[in-house]
Amino acid sequence: MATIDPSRFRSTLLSIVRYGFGRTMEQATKVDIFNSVCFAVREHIIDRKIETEKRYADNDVKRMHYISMEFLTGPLLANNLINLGIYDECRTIVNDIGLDFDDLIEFEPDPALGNGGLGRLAACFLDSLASMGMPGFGYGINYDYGLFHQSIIGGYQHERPDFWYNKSSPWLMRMSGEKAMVPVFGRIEDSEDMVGEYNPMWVEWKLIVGRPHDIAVVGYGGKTVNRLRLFSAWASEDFDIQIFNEGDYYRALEDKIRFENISKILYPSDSRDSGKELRLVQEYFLVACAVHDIVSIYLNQHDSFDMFHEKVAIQLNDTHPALTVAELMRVLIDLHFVEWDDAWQITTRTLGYTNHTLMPEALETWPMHIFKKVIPRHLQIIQEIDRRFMSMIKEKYPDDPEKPRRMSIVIDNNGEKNIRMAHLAIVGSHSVNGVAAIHSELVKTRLVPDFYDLWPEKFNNKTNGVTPRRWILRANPLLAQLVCDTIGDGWILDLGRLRELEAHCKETAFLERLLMIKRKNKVRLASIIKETTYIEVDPESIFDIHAKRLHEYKRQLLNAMNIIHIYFQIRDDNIIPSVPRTFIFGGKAAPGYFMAKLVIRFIHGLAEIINKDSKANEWLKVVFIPDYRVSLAEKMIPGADVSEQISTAGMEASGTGNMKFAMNGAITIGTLDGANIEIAGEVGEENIYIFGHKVDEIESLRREHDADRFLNSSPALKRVMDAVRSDIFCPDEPGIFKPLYDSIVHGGDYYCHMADFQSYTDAHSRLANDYMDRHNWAVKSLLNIARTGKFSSDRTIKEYAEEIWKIKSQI
Ligand code: 26W
Repeated sequence: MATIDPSRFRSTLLSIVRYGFGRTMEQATKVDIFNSVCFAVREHIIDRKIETEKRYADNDVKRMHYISMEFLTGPLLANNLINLGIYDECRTIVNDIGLDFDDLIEFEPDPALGNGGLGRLAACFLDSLASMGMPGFGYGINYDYGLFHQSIIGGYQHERPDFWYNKSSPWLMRMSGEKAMVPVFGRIEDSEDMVGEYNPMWVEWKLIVGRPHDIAVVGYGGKTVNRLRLFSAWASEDFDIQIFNEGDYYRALEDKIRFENISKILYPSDSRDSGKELRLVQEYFLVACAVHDIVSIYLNQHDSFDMFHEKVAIQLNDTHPALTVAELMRVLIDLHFVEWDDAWQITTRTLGYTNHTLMPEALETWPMHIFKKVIPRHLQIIQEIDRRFMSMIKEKYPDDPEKPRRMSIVIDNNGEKNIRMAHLAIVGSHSVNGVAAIHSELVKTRLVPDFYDLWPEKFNNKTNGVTPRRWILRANPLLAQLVCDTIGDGWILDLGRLRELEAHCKETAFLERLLMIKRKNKVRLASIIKETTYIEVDPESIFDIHAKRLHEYKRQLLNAMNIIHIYFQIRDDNIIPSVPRTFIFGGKAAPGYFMAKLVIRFIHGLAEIINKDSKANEWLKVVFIPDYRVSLAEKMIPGADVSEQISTAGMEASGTGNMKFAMNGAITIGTLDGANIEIAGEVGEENIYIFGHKVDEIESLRREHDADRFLNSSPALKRVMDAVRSDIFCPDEPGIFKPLYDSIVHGGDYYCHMADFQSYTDAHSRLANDYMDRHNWAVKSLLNIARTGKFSSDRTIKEYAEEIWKIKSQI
């Protein structure tokens, strides 16, 4: 581990404040100070970055490139210091100068370049790659505006822009001189020949410039520093010189601005394909910049493409970068004159594709006319890939005339042709994986069974994981200290070793310490709740947390239904609960997702009534903490007693929040869905509350759905649903919650709120009873911590590295 020379660090810091920002220490603003501290830390990082790069180049190592439209890194200062091993030293030095280190750490804004699970997974993967010394790099977009900030006004979500770029992140290094030139638009000149001189048939394209910005990714121990490269879009310098020359200055500038919009904003939906042209241009822009960079790095050390797949692996984070298939083909064929068959071999051997969702509305398809307008040459290549693929399918399955229609990349939907990105990704990759065991099975059996039948060997599972550096060391220093005191620090890079904690599950003193830590984390969370919502909550109550994007399938509404049930038991049935409970929510709704936004309003409706009801409020509180984001998750998760993971079975691909909560000692209440199943398998059924219908029961449930049967057979459910429909929770806005009632009672209850209600409320009462036995609860909590080592992203990355990427640790 590194150390820092205090006097050198101090003088570097002072001189950055003075010569970098033009201020004395007394004049410097908080932003100046924060940036200066980061710049001083950067010195330590850059030396190692250069050293790492040299090591990779000297050994001509195989590299893996992770292409993703989202990287949700969260604040970086604390994690970089922890991974460099200089957190405490730096804290002392900064405090000695008279600054407040903890305050500076809290001051850092979240780079919110992602929506949720998919982007956060990418960030955990980069941490694991660097921590294990593997040559793995991220490619993404440097959005000017990240995911919106959420504020709550009158119970409704409001979105505010996140202009994070304005704060000019000290972690972002503009790499001048390494730009990528990206052709776009134009048309295809008729040509028989697929191969030829430089772009002979793609003509009249315009050029976008991709400017790279690097964020250093510091591995734990500080030996390896990889990079995340984010591209900003610029119009090329001689942009439309002709139009300028023609004197139409205004139109030329307008076009320039239009191009520079490409990297302006992150699309804020994590569940619905927008189908917007700008989104396609973004996806293409990312892919073209990344491929350009990857090929240049390779050609620096090689003069033919013979070794390409032995030196380069590319992983596609969902279908968003699936155009890589066509772009790599184009670069090989049009720019480097590789023959089609060779180019195809290289492409498929290089690419791997990860699927993150089964939801039909999230699967990307693009109308062909948009492709034709934006990337006509890629359309031509995709059509040729499809033509060859279809002739293979027809030959292989002569007796199944439906196969081609089911499997083609281009599909004719009543006259409109569409490109199915998942099919493009599968055909163009040698590996297709899901993100949890059940999900990978569903990919094979339900999503694309024809492809599984054709290429069973391509399909595999890589259960997600999360980095213990951020999610334990950084987020829960008290727990980290207890673990280190007990079993040493080997667990940080080998999370399976947490099992050694099991030996202490009978020691009262140890369990007391564990409970004390949980209590402190709850007190910290309670004060955040007070600051952000003005609601006072009792750290003695059960902190039951449901934190994730708002979505009908994630069933925040089911949670709300149970809260109403408990409320009525107290208010109307005079049933005193065994223990007070605080139900805490966090999460953003996509701005255009009406139902999700209504659920936020509904939760606030419950909070408004319940928290003020003196008969109930000493037993029950409801809180919605606004603006859920990585830095907030770091404080919420360690303060949880109970983790809500209650998606409709078969709909949550994996979940990663579920893992973070469990390894911080929260007990899961959850369905047999995604990685919950594997969590249950690890922690044991006495240490998790599983409820609800299983995936193979859901289909028949939906078919046989009969709302009246549910309502008539359960007075408790009927009472809750009547309340949803009534205006009890919205006295000032009558009728607003009717759509929630209708979707469940009249809309077929696609997400099975009614069908799972009874077993959910039952699980909650078991849990509340169990919580009273503090000793036993502490054992459960400890066993969750001790047995969730499997869910380190280090394990996940090792599996990808060995089975798909064939890359090796270089330390
Ligand atoms: C095109 C619109 C769009 C954007 C993003 C559709 C779908 C997405 C993502 C695939 C949604 C996502 O974040 N999926 C989540 O991925 C996590 C990491 O694998 C899983 O843990 C979550 O279960 C899954 O919902």
